[in-house]
Amino acid sequence: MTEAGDCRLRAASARANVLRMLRSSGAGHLGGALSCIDIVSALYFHTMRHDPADPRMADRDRFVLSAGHKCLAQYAVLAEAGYFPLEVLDSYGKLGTKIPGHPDMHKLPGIEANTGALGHGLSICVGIALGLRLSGSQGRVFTILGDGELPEGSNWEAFAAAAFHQTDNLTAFIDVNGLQISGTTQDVMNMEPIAEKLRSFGWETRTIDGNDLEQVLAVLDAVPFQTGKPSAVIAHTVKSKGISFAEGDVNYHYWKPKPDELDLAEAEIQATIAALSKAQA
Ligand SMILES: Cc1ncc(C[n+]2csc(CCOP(=O)(O)OP(=O)(O)O)c2C)c(N)n1
Ligand SMILES: [Mg+2]
Repeated sequence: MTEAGDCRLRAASARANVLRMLRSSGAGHLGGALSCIDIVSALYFHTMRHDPADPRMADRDRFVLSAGHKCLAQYAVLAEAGYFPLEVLDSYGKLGTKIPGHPDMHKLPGIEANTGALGHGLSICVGIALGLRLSGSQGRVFTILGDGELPEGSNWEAFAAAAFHQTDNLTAFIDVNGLQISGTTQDVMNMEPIAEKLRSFGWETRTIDGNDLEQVLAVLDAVPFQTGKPSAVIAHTVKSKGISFAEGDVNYHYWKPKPDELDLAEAEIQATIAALSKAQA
């Protein structure tokens, strides 16, 4: 189990992997990947039972990235965890790649479900959670939804079904970065109060800073929050977290960087890695 300091360093390396994919492809969904990458790192390096050498290991914990456009975060962490060689990152955006613009379980071992059309991941997770319970598995299911994904009505059928079936082996993070594709979630389609809605649907909720690894690890250590109930974590985050000139700016939802901008972003992440490594030594 990796503790907060190590997770922070892993997340910084994963951020460098995200930039490596952007350098290869010339464009990608930066903002949402970087808001959730600390959570994805905590899941893979601290919490989940999984084996990069055996991605289909029986009784593994499952992770489904419901907001599939944030997949740069998952690819970056899978590479960091050893699911595939780092060189594969350089195929992002190229024909025949194993790491396409949205995750594909038929292309990349370690991906549990195809996502990208928003609003489907949670339903898939409820099915997996029920299947695991039926088969007597101790496996748990984790997912991340975007705050701009919540208006998809299918989510609410899944929230209701998960609670009705008492899937306490299911944990959903809502990555509340306050932005979606074209503006603030408040302006485009306000779903607040999210925690109250989820509680009224029968979920047990916690609210954290989703870019603070101490808080992310602590909340993950506490699931299920209540026996017989699914767990939801309202994770307040910053879109494009870690690249100061892009933080909280909707223009970096999908980023087509100019070479000098990418140089600047890489320099900042490398400086973060150096500072964290020094602090760990
Ligand atoms: C069904 C569906 N409708 C529209 C889109 C286009 N789309 C891609 S990302 C996005 C915004 C999602 O916002 P959010 O979930 O908050 O993601 P984040 O802020 O983390 O990038 C939209 C509307 C989609 N992928 N699927
Ligand atoms: Mg968002």
